[in-house]
Amino acid sequence: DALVELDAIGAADGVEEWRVAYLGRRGRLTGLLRSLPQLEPEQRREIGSRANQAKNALEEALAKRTREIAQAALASQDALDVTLPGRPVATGRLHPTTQIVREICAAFMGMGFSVVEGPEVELDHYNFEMLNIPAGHPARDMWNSLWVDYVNEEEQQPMLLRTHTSPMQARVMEAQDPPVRVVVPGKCYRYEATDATHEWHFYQVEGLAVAEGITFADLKGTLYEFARRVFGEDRQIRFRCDYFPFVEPGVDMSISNFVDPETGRRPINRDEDWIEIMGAGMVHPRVLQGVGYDPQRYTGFAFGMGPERIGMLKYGIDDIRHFYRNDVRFLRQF
Ligand code: FA5
Repeated sequence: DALVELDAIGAADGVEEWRVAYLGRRGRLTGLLRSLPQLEPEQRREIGSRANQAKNALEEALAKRTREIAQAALASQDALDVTLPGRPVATGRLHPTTQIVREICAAFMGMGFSVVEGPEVELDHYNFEMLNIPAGHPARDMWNSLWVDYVNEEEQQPMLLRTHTSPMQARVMEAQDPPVRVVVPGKCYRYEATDATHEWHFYQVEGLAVAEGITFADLKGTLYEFARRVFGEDRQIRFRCDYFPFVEPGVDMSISNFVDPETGRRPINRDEDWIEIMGAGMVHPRVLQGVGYDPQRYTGFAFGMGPERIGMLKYGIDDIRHFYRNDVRFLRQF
């Protein structure tokens, strides 16, 4: 009976029920084996040996049926169809700002600059004073600052979210002797109303080169070469005089946004021929003096550029606010 029953079972849990019914602690065959001591010695030997044979036969049959069922289950699973198209895997990617910042840094590394980073929460001392902008100086209005509710205890100094990467100029020069050739990428913050070209949080890449005999021609040559590397040969560049207390003379640099005669479109859809991407100039002698460099002996240039604006010009992005809205439809395009 047991063997006939077992053959008819099609699933693993059915097999387990069968095992309990015959071979379990209260199973039928187990019961038979348990009752052996109550039999007459003659009968006991005879029946005992047959019961043991039956037990071996059932155990063997059980092992065989278990194997068969497992194999059948495996065989009935869907086979792998290698001709089906794969499921696309959603991969992350670098944020467009990260890509542009890396591209800018790579352009300058190719010209012998090294890359350093600095603090985002900065002392008034570095953000302003070492840059020739003492307290009460009207030029402080150029940077609408976000002050933090904290005074650095050691220095007894107010602190703020840095409004530009320029504080790193003094930090780098204090830490080393000339010659200096660095770029400093990083986040900046300003308390300002946002529009298509202004965010309250954005990036800058600062540049600083100080050594004997550096002239304004080096500044122009370096920035022309930078623009050629990032924008290619065709885009035009404009320098204009500009004022920053920590440079003399000071300039700003813009990139052309002319209408393309073939497409009738501008790189950025704004009614402007030029888009400003950076401020720059020759490091002011007082900044050099402040860090203990001899301004009679050393000269240098510095610049601070906005990578988002550069990305806008390069990729035709009309509004800077797209960068930090976290809309994947935008981010996915880079
Ligand atoms: C400065 O911040 C100076 N520290 C630059 C500098 C460095 C001058 C070294 C001389 C020597 P400015 O505020 O113009 O300057 O900002 C420089 C660039 O940062 C701008 O050209 C622009 O590309 C970017 N930028 C400034 N404000 C914003 C903003 N709110 N949103 C996005 N980009 C900005």
